[in-house]
Amino acid sequence: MSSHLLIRAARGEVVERPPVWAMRQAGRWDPEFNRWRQGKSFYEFSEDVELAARASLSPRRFGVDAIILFYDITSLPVAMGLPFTLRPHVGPWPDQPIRSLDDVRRLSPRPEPTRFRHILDLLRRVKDELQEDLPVIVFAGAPFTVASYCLGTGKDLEETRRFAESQPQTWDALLHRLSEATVHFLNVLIREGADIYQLFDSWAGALRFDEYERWSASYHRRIFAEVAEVPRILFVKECPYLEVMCQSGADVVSLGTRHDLAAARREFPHLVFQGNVDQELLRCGTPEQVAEATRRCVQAGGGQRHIVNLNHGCDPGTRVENFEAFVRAVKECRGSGSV
Ligand code: 1CP
Repeated sequence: MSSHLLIRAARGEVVERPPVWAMRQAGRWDPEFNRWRQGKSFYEFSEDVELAARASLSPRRFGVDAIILFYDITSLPVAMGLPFTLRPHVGPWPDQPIRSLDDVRRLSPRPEPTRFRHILDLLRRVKDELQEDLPVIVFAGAPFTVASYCLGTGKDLEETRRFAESQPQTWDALLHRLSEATVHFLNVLIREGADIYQLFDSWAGALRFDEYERWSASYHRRIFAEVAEVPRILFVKECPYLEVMCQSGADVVSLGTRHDLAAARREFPHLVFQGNVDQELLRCGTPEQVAEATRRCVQAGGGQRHIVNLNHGCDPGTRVENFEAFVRAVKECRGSGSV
């Protein structure tokens, strides 16, 4: 059994202080990352094991309690046979967007591990470097969010909905296939030593309740039931359906700024919560404001069954001194938690 602080907290064990990490802790906001990132396309960069390992490990210098591997939620559909290109200021874009049932059937539902060899090599490389000092987080996008990238609709929910309504069979087949591949992908990574995983359904929080149940929550439940060997984290950006998230089978539920962390801890005492410092503050605030907000967050979490994080990922405007203040504030709360 792992003895890492973050893993113990995720299992609901008593900890000396809450652990801290951030979504997109490795990325465009970090000048060091930007220096290495130059001159290669996104997928070339993330498929270069040496560079991806350097990017994954770079937030270690800030004192975070976990390392998330550097790849993307679209890396899985790439392995399934759908190449992507990162369009500047747009995001990942499929070279040939899914349009028909035949397009879905061409995607491999259980891609051979050789198709995502670079991620397995990255995991090995990062684990060797860490020597068990920190746990490794792996992740996948949930079927709804990844499907919207496979269609080329991304965050544009109206467009995604139009496709789902005009081609329900293709849409369902795509969600099913992505879910099967996700279960396979995560189980391979866990077999190879990943310590914990997070399922990102970033854009599902904008769905109506009935859509959320059909397109999102039903797949969360299936994936969490079938990938259960390590702690499971669910992230949906600012999700209005907290109760449904709490019944997904996740061990850890990520909260947004719309949620009240202390109230969630009282209402769902068997769960662990992650979050929920406002990432906007890391972009626009001062280090003092960030430290103050982080201390309030630690207090609301009560020191136990809490992983300190942001409401969403660090965005490219995040200031380095604010990220440092965020991590430092958690570590200075050491010993102040109540059981
Ligand atoms: O050129 C670059 O470096 C572009 C930025 C970038 C980065 C840093 C992309 C393209 N992907 C990544 C890596 C990445 N993506 C990680 C590992 C790094 C870490 O967390 O420290 C992770 C966990 C992701 C996950 C991811 N990709 C999500 C879910 C998290 C979230 O932010 O909600 C999503 C939605 C994506 C899609 C994506 N990939 C890249 C971009 C710019 C986007 C967003 C596009 C959009 O806004 O629609």
